[in-house]
Amino acid sequence: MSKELFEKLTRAIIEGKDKDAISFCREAVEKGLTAKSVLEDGLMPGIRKVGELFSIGESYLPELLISGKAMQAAVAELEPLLNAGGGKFHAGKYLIGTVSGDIHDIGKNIVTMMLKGNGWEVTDLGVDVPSEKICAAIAEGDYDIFGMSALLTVTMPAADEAVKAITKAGLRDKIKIMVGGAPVTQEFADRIGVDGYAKDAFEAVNKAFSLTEKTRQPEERA
Ligand code: B12
Repeated sequence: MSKELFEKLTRAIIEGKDKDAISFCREAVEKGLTAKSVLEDGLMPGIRKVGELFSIGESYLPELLISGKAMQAAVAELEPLLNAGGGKFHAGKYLIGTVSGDIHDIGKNIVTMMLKGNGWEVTDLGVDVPSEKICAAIAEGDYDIFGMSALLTVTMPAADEAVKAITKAGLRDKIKIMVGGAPVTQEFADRIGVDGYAKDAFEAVNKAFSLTEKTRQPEERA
Protein backbone atom coordinates (compact mmCIF):
# COMPACT_ATOMS: atom_id res chain seq x y z
CA MET A 1 0.00 0.00 0.00
CA SER A 2 2.66 2.49 0.99
CA LYS A 3 4.65 1.60 -2.14
CA GLU A 4 1.73 2.83 -4.24
CA LEU A 5 1.51 6.04 -2.24
CA PHE A 6 5.27 6.63 -2.56
CA GLU A 7 4.99 6.18 -6.33
CA LYS A 8 2.18 8.74 -6.45
CA LEU A 9 4.32 11.16 -4.44
CA THR A 10 7.30 10.61 -6.73
CA ARG A 11 5.11 11.28 -9.78
CA ALA A 12 3.60 14.43 -8.20
CA ILE A 13 7.12 15.84 -7.73
CA ILE A 14 8.26 14.89 -11.25
CA GLU A 15 5.13 16.45 -12.75
CA GLY A 16 5.38 19.47 -10.44
CA LYS A 17 1.85 19.01 -9.06
CA ASP A 18 2.03 20.75 -5.70
CA LYS A 19 -1.60 20.14 -4.68
CA ASP A 20 -1.20 16.39 -5.31
CA ALA A 21 2.13 16.37 -3.47
CA ILE A 22 0.48 18.03 -0.46
CA SER A 23 -2.51 15.69 -0.36
CA PHE A 24 -0.39 12.53 -0.79
CA CYS A 25 1.92 13.74 1.96
CA ARG A 26 -1.06 14.33 4.21
CA GLU A 27 -2.33 10.83 3.41
CA ALA A 28 1.09 9.35 4.23
CA VAL A 29 1.20 11.18 7.56
CA GLU A 30 -2.35 10.07 8.40
CA LYS A 31 -1.33 6.47 7.64
CA GLY A 32 1.44 6.82 10.20
CA LEU A 33 4.35 6.62 7.76
CA THR A 34 7.49 8.25 9.05
CA ALA A 35 8.80 11.54 7.69
CA LYS A 36 12.05 9.72 6.88
CA SER A 37 10.32 7.16 4.65
CA VAL A 38 8.11 9.78 2.96
CA LEU A 39 11.20 11.81 2.18
CA GLU A 40 13.51 8.99 1.17
CA ASP A 41 11.07 6.71 -0.64
CA GLY A 42 8.54 9.21 -2.00
CA LEU A 43 9.93 12.69 -2.50
CA MET A 44 13.68 12.26 -3.08
CA PRO A 45 13.36 9.78 -5.99
CA GLY A 46 11.08 12.35 -7.67
CA ILE A 47 13.36 15.36 -7.31
CA ARG A 48 16.41 13.26 -8.30
CA LYS A 49 14.62 12.17 -11.46
CA VAL A 50 13.81 15.82 -12.24
CA GLY A 51 17.53 16.63 -11.92
CA GLU A 52 18.44 13.73 -14.21
CA LEU A 53 15.91 14.78 -16.88
CA PHE A 54 17.25 18.33 -16.69
CA SER A 55 20.87 17.24 -17.06
CA ILE A 56 20.13 15.22 -20.22
CA GLY A 57 18.10 18.03 -21.75
CA GLU A 58 14.75 16.29 -21.44
CA SER A 59 13.35 19.00 -19.21
CA TYR A 60 14.13 22.69 -18.74
CA LEU A 61 14.36 25.36 -16.07
CA PRO A 62 10.57 25.92 -15.76
CA GLU A 63 10.11 22.21 -14.96
CA LEU A 64 12.92 22.37 -12.40
CA LEU A 65 11.19 25.35 -10.84
CA ILE A 66 7.70 23.84 -10.59
CA SER A 67 9.05 20.52 -9.30
CA GLY A 68 11.11 22.48 -6.76
CA LYS A 69 7.92 24.27 -5.68
CA ALA A 70 6.03 20.97 -5.35
CA MET A 71 8.93 19.59 -3.30
CA GLN A 72 8.87 22.65 -1.02
CA ALA A 73 5.11 22.34 -0.54
CA ALA A 74 5.44 18.65 0.32
CA VAL A 75 8.29 19.27 2.77
CA ALA A 76 6.24 22.03 4.46
CA GLU A 77 3.50 19.44 4.96
CA LEU A 78 6.03 17.18 6.71
CA GLU A 79 7.41 19.98 8.87
CA PRO A 80 5.35 19.14 11.98
CA LEU A 81 6.80 15.61 11.90
CA LEU A 82 10.37 16.65 11.16
CA ASN A 83 10.10 19.36 13.78
CA ALA A 84 8.49 17.24 16.48
CA GLY A 85 10.44 16.16 19.51
CA GLY A 86 12.53 19.28 20.15
CA GLY A 87 10.75 19.77 23.44
CA LYS A 88 12.67 21.40 26.21
CA PHE A 89 15.98 19.76 25.32
CA HIS A 90 18.48 22.40 24.21
CA ALA A 91 21.09 20.72 22.05
CA GLY A 92 23.02 23.82 21.05
CA LYS A 93 23.10 26.70 18.60
CA TYR A 94 23.42 26.04 14.86
CA LEU A 95 24.05 28.64 12.17
CA ILE A 96 23.13 27.55 8.65
CA GLY A 97 23.14 28.98 5.14
CA THR A 98 23.54 28.27 1.43
CA VAL A 99 26.88 29.44 0.04
CA SER A 100 27.46 32.50 -2.09
CA GLY A 101 26.11 32.28 -5.66
CA ASP A 102 23.75 29.42 -4.82
CA ILE A 103 20.01 29.79 -4.31
CA HIS A 104 19.07 26.15 -3.65
CA ASP A 105 17.47 25.87 -0.23
CA ILE A 106 15.17 22.84 -0.07
CA GLY A 107 17.84 20.55 1.43
CA LYS A 108 19.05 23.25 3.82
CA ASN A 109 15.48 23.79 5.00
CA ILE A 110 15.01 20.07 5.66
CA VAL A 111 18.26 19.99 7.66
CA THR A 112 17.00 23.03 9.61
CA MET A 113 13.66 21.38 10.41
CA MET A 114 15.35 18.17 11.54
CA LEU A 115 17.80 20.04 13.74
CA LYS A 116 15.00 22.03 15.35
CA GLY A 117 13.10 18.80 15.88
CA ASN A 118 16.10 17.51 17.79
CA GLY A 119 16.45 20.46 20.12
CA TRP A 120 18.85 22.68 18.17
CA GLU A 121 18.28 26.42 18.09
CA VAL A 122 18.86 27.27 14.42
CA THR A 123 19.62 30.63 12.84
CA ASP A 124 19.15 30.53 9.08
CA LEU A 125 21.16 33.05 7.04
CA GLY A 126 19.23 32.11 3.90
CA VAL A 127 20.68 31.60 0.44
CA ASP A 128 23.55 33.15 -1.55
CA VAL A 129 25.28 34.14 1.68
CA PRO A 130 28.58 36.04 1.27
CA SER A 131 31.54 35.13 3.50
CA GLU A 132 31.46 38.54 5.19
CA LYS A 133 27.91 37.91 6.41
CA ILE A 134 28.91 34.46 7.69
CA CYS A 135 31.92 35.89 9.57
CA ALA A 136 29.82 38.69 11.08
CA ALA A 137 27.21 36.20 12.32
CA ILE A 138 29.86 33.92 13.85
CA ALA A 139 31.61 36.87 15.50
CA GLU A 140 28.39 38.19 17.01
CA GLY A 141 26.75 34.93 18.07
CA ASP A 142 27.77 32.04 20.28
CA TYR A 143 27.07 29.24 17.83
CA ASP A 144 28.35 25.69 18.27
CA ILE A 145 28.20 24.80 14.58
CA PHE A 146 28.02 26.52 11.22
CA GLY A 147 26.55 24.38 8.40
CA MET A 148 26.93 25.28 4.73
CA SER A 149 24.85 23.96 1.86
CA ALA A 150 26.19 23.89 -1.73
CA LEU A 151 24.23 22.37 -4.61
CA LEU A 152 26.25 23.43 -7.61
CA THR A 153 29.74 22.28 -8.55
CA VAL A 154 30.46 25.93 -9.41
CA THR A 155 29.49 27.10 -5.92
CA MET A 156 31.47 24.44 -4.02
CA PRO A 157 34.56 26.72 -4.11
CA ALA A 158 32.47 29.29 -2.21
CA ALA A 159 32.37 26.84 0.71
CA ASP A 160 36.15 26.70 0.64
CA GLU A 161 36.30 30.51 0.51
CA ALA A 162 33.96 30.78 3.48
CA VAL A 163 36.23 28.51 5.57
CA LYS A 164 39.26 30.60 4.56
CA ALA A 165 37.43 33.83 5.47
CA ILE A 166 36.38 32.40 8.86
CA THR A 167 40.01 31.37 9.52
CA LYS A 168 41.39 34.74 8.37
CA ALA A 169 38.95 36.54 10.69
CA GLY A 170 40.39 34.53 13.62
CA LEU A 171 37.07 32.75 14.20
CA ARG A 172 37.94 29.16 13.20
CA ASP A 173 38.56 27.98 16.79
CA LYS A 174 35.23 29.43 17.87
CA ILE A 175 33.05 27.11 15.82
CA LYS A 176 32.72 23.65 14.25
CA ILE A 177 31.92 23.70 10.54
CA MET A 178 29.82 21.25 8.53
CA VAL A 179 29.14 21.06 4.82
CA GLY A 180 26.51 19.27 2.74
CA GLY A 181 24.58 19.31 -0.52
CA ALA A 182 24.16 16.88 -3.42
CA PRO A 183 27.60 17.32 -5.09
CA VAL A 184 29.50 17.48 -1.78
CA THR A 185 31.51 14.48 -0.56
CA GLN A 186 33.48 13.54 2.55
CA GLU A 187 36.62 13.96 0.45
CA PHE A 188 35.65 17.55 -0.40
CA ALA A 189 34.87 18.26 3.25
CA ASP A 190 38.30 16.94 4.25
CA ARG A 191 40.00 18.95 1.54
CA ILE A 192 38.50 22.28 2.66
CA GLY A 193 39.23 21.44 6.30
CA VAL A 194 35.77 21.34 7.84
CA ASP A 195 34.81 19.20 10.82
CA GLY A 196 31.86 17.31 9.38
CA TYR A 197 29.99 16.20 6.29
CA ALA A 198 26.58 14.54 6.06
CA LYS A 199 24.86 13.09 3.02
CA ASP A 200 21.36 13.80 4.30
CA ALA A 201 19.43 15.57 7.04
CA PHE A 202 19.27 12.51 9.28
CA GLU A 203 23.02 12.05 9.19
CA ALA A 204 23.43 15.82 9.65
CA VAL A 205 21.65 15.66 13.01
CA ASN A 206 23.77 12.74 14.23
CA LYS A 207 26.94 14.48 13.08
CA ALA A 208 25.94 17.69 14.88
CA PHE A 209 25.50 15.77 18.11
CA SER A 210 28.78 13.92 17.71
CA LEU A 211 30.73 17.08 16.88
CA THR A 212 29.57 18.73 20.06
CA GLU A 213 29.73 15.47 22.04
CA LYS A 214 26.17 15.85 23.17
CA THR A 215 24.81 12.75 24.81
CA ARG A 216 21.22 12.61 23.63
CA GLN A 217 20.45 9.03 22.62
CA PRO A 218 19.33 8.34 19.00
CA GLU A 219 16.01 6.82 20.15
CA GLU A 220 15.19 10.10 21.86
CA ARG A 221 15.64 11.95 18.61
CA ALA A 222 12.92 12.81 16.07
C1 B12 B 1 14.98 22.10 -7.40
C2 B12 B 1 16.25 22.48 -8.13
C3 B12 B 1 16.41 23.82 -8.49
C4 B12 B 1 15.47 24.92 -8.03
C5 B12 B 1 15.83 25.25 -6.56
C6 B12 B 1 14.64 25.67 -5.74
C7 B12 B 1 15.01 25.83 -4.28
N1 B12 B 1 14.24 26.67 -3.62
O1 B12 B 1 15.93 25.25 -3.75
C8 B12 B 1 15.80 26.06 -9.05
C9 B12 B 1 14.85 25.97 -10.23
C10 B12 B 1 15.76 27.48 -8.48
C11 B12 B 1 17.20 25.63 -9.52
C12 B12 B 1 18.07 26.50 -10.15
C13 B12 B 1 19.26 26.10 -10.74
N2 B12 B 1 19.75 24.87 -10.81
CO1 B12 B 1 19.02 23.41 -9.77
N3 B12 B 1 18.31 21.84 -9.16
C14 B12 B 1 17.24 21.50 -8.46
C15 B12 B 1 17.16 19.97 -8.19
C16 B12 B 1 16.22 19.35 -9.20
C17 B12 B 1 16.75 19.54 -6.81
C18 B12 B 1 17.57 20.12 -5.63
C19 B12 B 1 16.89 19.72 -4.34
O2 B12 B 1 16.13 20.48 -3.76
N4 B12 B 1 17.04 18.45 -3.93
C20 B12 B 1 16.34 17.88 -2.78
C21 B12 B 1 17.07 18.15 -1.50
C22 B12 B 1 16.28 17.59 -0.31
O3 B12 B 1 18.30 17.47 -1.57
P1 B12 B 1 19.69 18.18 -1.24
O4 B12 B 1 19.61 19.61 -1.59
O5 B12 B 1 20.77 17.37 -1.82
O6 B12 B 1 19.77 18.16 0.35
C23 B12 B 1 20.00 17.00 1.14
C24 B12 B 1 21.49 16.68 1.33
O7 B12 B 1 22.31 17.11 0.28
C25 B12 B 1 21.83 17.27 2.66
N5 B12 B 1 22.21 18.69 2.79
C26 B12 B 1 21.81 19.75 2.04
N6 B12 B 1 22.32 20.88 2.54
C27 B12 B 1 23.03 20.56 3.64
C28 B12 B 1 23.76 21.35 4.52
C29 B12 B 1 24.45 20.74 5.59
C30 B12 B 1 25.20 21.58 6.54
C31 B12 B 1 24.42 19.34 5.72
C32 B12 B 1 25.20 18.69 6.81
C33 B12 B 1 23.67 18.54 4.84
C34 B12 B 1 22.99 19.14 3.80
O8 B12 B 1 20.63 17.08 3.41
C35 B12 B 1 19.53 17.37 2.55
C36 B12 B 1 18.30 16.66 3.02
O9 B12 B 1 18.47 15.26 3.15
C37 B12 B 1 18.67 19.55 -8.44
C38 B12 B 1 18.90 18.09 -8.81
C39 B12 B 1 19.58 17.30 -7.71
N7 B12 B 1 19.75 16.02 -7.95
O10 B12 B 1 19.99 17.81 -6.70
C40 B12 B 1 19.08 20.59 -9.50
C41 B12 B 1 20.55 20.94 -9.68
C42 B12 B 1 21.25 21.07 -8.35
N8 B12 B 1 20.48 22.31 -10.34
C43 B12 B 1 21.34 22.43 -11.25
C44 B12 B 1 21.48 23.61 -12.02
C45 B12 B 1 22.47 23.55 -13.18
C46 B12 B 1 20.75 24.78 -11.72
C47 B12 B 1 20.86 26.14 -12.44
C48 B12 B 1 22.30 26.60 -12.75
C49 B12 B 1 20.01 26.06 -13.72
C50 B12 B 1 20.07 27.28 -14.62
N9 B12 B 1 20.47 27.03 -15.84
O11 B12 B 1 19.76 28.37 -14.21
C51 B12 B 1 20.16 27.08 -11.43
C52 B12 B 1 21.16 27.66 -10.41
C53 B12 B 1 20.61 28.78 -9.61
C54 B12 B 1 21.60 29.18 -8.51
N10 B12 B 1 22.39 30.21 -8.75
O12 B12 B 1 21.65 28.55 -7.47
C55 B12 B 1 22.22 21.20 -11.42
C56 B12 B 1 23.61 21.39 -10.83
C57 B12 B 1 24.67 20.73 -11.68
C58 B12 B 1 25.99 20.85 -11.04
N11 B12 B 1 26.66 19.72 -10.97
O13 B12 B 1 26.43 21.87 -10.61
C59 B12 B 1 21.36 20.08 -10.74
C60 B12 B 1 22.17 18.94 -10.11
C61 B12 B 1 20.44 19.52 -11.85
C62 B12 B 1 21.20 18.74 -12.90
N12 B12 B 1 21.23 17.44 -12.79
O14 B12 B 1 21.76 19.30 -13.81
N13 B12 B 1 17.43 24.36 -9.27
